[in-house]
Amino acid sequence: MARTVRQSSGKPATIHDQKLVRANGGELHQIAEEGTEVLTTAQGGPVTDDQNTLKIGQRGPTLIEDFHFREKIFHFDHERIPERVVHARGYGAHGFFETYESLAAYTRADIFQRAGEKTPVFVRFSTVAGSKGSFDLARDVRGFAVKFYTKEGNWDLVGNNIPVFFIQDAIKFPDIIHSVKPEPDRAFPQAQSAHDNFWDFISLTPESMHMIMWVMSDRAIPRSFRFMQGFGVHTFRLVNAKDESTFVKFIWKPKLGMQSVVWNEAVKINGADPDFHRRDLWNAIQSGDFPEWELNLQLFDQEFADSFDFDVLDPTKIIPEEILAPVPVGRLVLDRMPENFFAETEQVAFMTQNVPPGIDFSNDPLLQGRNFSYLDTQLKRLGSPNFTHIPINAPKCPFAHFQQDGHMAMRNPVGRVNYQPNSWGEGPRESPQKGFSTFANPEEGQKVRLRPESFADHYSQARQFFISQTPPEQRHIVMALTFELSKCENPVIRERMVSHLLNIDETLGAAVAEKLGINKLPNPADSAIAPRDDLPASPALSILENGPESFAGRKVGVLVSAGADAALLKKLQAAIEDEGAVMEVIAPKVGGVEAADGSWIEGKHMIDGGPSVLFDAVALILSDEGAERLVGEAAARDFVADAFAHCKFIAFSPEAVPLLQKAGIDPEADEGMIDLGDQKSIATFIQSSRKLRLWSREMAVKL
Ligand code: HDE
Repeated sequence: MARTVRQSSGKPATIHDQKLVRANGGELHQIAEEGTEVLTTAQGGPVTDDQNTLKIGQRGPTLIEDFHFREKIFHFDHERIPERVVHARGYGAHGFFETYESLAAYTRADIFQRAGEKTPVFVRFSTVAGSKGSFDLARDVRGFAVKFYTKEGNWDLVGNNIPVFFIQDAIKFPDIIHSVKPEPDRAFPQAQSAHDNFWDFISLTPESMHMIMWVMSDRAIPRSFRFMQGFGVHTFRLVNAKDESTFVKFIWKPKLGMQSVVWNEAVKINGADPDFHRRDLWNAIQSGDFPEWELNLQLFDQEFADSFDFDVLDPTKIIPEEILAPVPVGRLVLDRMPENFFAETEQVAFMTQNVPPGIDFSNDPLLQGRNFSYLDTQLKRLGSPNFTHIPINAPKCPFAHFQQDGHMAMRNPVGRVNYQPNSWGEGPRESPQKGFSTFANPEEGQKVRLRPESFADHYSQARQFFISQTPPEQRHIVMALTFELSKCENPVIRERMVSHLLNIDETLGAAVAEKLGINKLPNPADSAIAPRDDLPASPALSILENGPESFAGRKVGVLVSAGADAALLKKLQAAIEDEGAVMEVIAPKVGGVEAADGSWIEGKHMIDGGPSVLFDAVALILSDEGAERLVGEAAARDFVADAFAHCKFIAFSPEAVPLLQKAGIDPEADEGMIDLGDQKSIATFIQSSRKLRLWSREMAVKL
């Protein structure tokens, strides 16, 4: 029987004025009229009453023969499946990948054979440490998992927004994850690395130092999924039709450039809108502003790999883009939200071992371990080996095999033959030509449990990352480390971390020690091999060096009051929209305000519900009386004070000056304060906002 098709456009469904029928007990019933769908049980039985259980007499007891009640509650009791053990909180979208040019010289993978080829994809972004219901702006790595439904089966590129990882060997994964999750006796803190267990483990694990630089940088507090890079992390192989292998690293670059928030902002966003990243993706896609990334490849051979003193199999290392330029090979566009979050985003099962012919693994020990874990975890989470029968996980190409039965089998074999070889002339056959064949890399050696010597350098690239950051970004790393370590109750852990930081960069170690109140610097940590200090800065590693050229895709919050200048607001809106950005109005009441000319300005938020942390830049269009009233409201003062402290560009009508002053802001403080009284000021505001933040203000506000 047909199920009600839910509205999926994202626009509010039309609300009908419902006729409800009152029954004996006074409760309201919504009765199916002629031609409307009848409510049924899961077995298809029509339901008479969905408000009352079956009872003896009006006041009970309830009867166990009430099969409708029992089925409804039984199903409800089993609605939850285990959340992902890591990356529990995530958000997904559908889209496509378009190949630019044939890569046949490097790979036989069908997805890369033809220019203009479009492959459907499903992408899930996530945080790592928090549970499913945690907030979006945790300081954390972000997952960036892409499932390509290729014509040769699913290819899952299960990456992160950071190109390195904490550990070098998969056997340490449960330890690093246990350490970052809530501590087992007290069950807190949630979605945070700022606690003893995490820093205890990290400070005893020098191989994590490069990753620590990344997770303490602004990369770990992205403005939205749309403004972050993605990385396959490991070295993979491409294999062509002649069985020649090329090493490859995968990099996603966002079309809108990179952007992050500041920590003080992140903390406040988590309170104001815990779904900040979800909402951003939802809004962008529903409004037709489809997020886009370019896939880049770093391609190299063994000889090139041998030219480094680190190992390309070590997942704590990168190959700087200045040494090996990434080549753009296609674009990823996200253009459709799932119709049902559970069915798609929650049930999607990414697996590193899903590779099509022409893409292969390297011996990176982390990747090898992941190839076991991802299949294993799906059985636990989805509960059946038939998880590929769920539409989001099923390939979109023809497939045929002899697997059968098991829980929830939805695709069952027809006919007599369920084995191979068979002489009935039925069923699929192997294909040496089309099938996946592993690259025949010669391997030999003794069975050992050893970390390769080539994995021994833990500090040189950490230092390279640090020196590649601009001064504001370096300051943010110092502040992040100070914040996190100040949450560690045990001073031994703080000092141990400082001893590692001194190996990375002396000024970094000393700055953090000073801010933690450690008066006597500890000795630098023992290192397996001497850290290099001659690796040159790599500008590609900085977010600020690689910001956007326009303000497109960003959001301006405009605070208005009754009596505001509607014409000015319209002009501002037109300029914002011309730039490809979005404007939202914040008003004392969500219903809006009457402008000076008698027109009505609709509100999107009331002041408490629309703090400035939700916007990339803000404007104030107030009347004299409006400003006077807002001066007395803490939320209005916070709106401007936060925008200023977070180094945002602020445009204001002259009437707003008293509000600025009351919040302690000099309207002429710097070039980030733009008076809308001037004719050209709207253009100046838009142009300035392209820089996203006025970082030179940061030292003055001492956030
Ligand atoms: Fe994962 N990881 N991981 N991971 N990972 C999972 O698989 C694991 C690692 C990543 O949106 C789990 O289906 C091990 C690196 C993403 O559904 C699990 C190791 C990178 C996602 C698992 C790693 C990742 C996961 C949990 C060390 C970046 C979310 C649920 C050897 C390249 C995918 C699941 C989604 C999820 C294991 C390390 C990325 C338990 C054992 C490195 C984006 O199988």
